[in-house]
Amino acid sequence: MTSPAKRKAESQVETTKAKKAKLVVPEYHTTPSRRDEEGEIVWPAPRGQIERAREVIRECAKTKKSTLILPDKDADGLSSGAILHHTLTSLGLPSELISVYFPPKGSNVHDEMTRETIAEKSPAYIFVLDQGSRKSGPLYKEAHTCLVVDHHFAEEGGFPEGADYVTAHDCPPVATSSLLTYNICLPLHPDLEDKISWLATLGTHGDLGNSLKWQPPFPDMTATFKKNPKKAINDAVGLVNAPRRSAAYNVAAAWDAVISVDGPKPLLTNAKLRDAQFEVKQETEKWAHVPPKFSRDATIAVLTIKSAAQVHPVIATRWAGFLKSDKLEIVMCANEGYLPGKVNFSCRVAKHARARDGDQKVDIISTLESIVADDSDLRSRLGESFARGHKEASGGIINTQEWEEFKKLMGVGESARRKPEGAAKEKKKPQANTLKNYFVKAS
Ligand SMILES: [Mn+2]
Repeated sequence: MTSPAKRKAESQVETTKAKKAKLVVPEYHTTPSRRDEEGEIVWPAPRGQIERAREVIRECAKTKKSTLILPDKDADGLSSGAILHHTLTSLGLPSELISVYFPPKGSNVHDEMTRETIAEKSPAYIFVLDQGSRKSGPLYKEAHTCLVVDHHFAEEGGFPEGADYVTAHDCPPVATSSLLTYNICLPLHPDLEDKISWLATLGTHGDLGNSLKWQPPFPDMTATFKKNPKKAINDAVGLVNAPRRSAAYNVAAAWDAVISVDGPKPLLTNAKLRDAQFEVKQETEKWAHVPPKFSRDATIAVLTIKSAAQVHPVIATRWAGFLKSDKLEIVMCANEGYLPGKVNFSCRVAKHARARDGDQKVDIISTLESIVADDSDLRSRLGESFARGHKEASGGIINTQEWEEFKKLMGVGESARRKPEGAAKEKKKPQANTLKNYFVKAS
């Protein structure tokens, strides 16, 4: 996915100096659940989907044929992949029969390139984990069984043709892919508890943040955290997420690390992970202070950077946490240096707009779509990789030309805060006094 979910489950109690009313964002686990006809909570996914997923996994292990796992590249995706890998081998599938594939930088599982790779490997079973869901033709033309495990927004029938799927997206509080995979796999073999529980916490903290309360409907992970302290899990999240953000995009190194250990501790000293993390930290610092520009209506803040590293999501998340303005809804970081000729962008909901409810709730995907709703030509040129991901954390990859047009439609730099014409030609530098007005003093 171009924009992995990073919907932090932090409890946000904040006070401003002006003694405004306290803003309390409810704990993630308290989101009301869906219930079936008997009043039973449906979580983390519809029961029929979970049972079908178990059936496919059992059948795959028994059939002992070539199996391909396509996990997403972040902590949640890699953990989902490792959970499934451990499950299949515990059930007797020889590891030689399992291959794992990561599309190179700039491509994704929905690309033609991935289809060619799949065809070369000619798998009997394909597992697509945490990749985001989109409607497409079959991933592979020959006879095969495909299972999609996901938690991203999916349009009606938004899965590859012929694939079975299990998705957490419609069962709030939306579980991570790793937690869903854990829930599916855990009952399949008695050895799994030890092997996969820590991975479920690794992936879940990766997507939902460190402060998630493991309260119902989330499973009780007390024993897991006793054995694998939260600090180690959380530090491991940062390390595992580093290679896919580095310029070299060495996702395989993160996978090799995660699949070869039985807990988070050895990850903390892994040299490849630490080097990648160092590089990404340097790059983030380098770009973390570019001043934002605002859309015409001041609802979107845009930060423009130029980095070969995938630091745009981190920078968007950071600024979303401290930009302060009543009108502001979305913080967008656009990276003009990640891929040649392309702009990769990430959007996050501004902290102050996160508590909105009902009609007022910020939906990034629909906001982005509404900006181009009247320009069908531009919309079609923006392509399928525009406005992907979650309502709360979306993004895309678009060509530079379309980015310029999209920026014009947003009216970036045309907000009321714009400097007068005369000053427009000056080299734009952040004005300390103006900028300060957007910051919330850390409490
Ligand atoms: Mn995920």
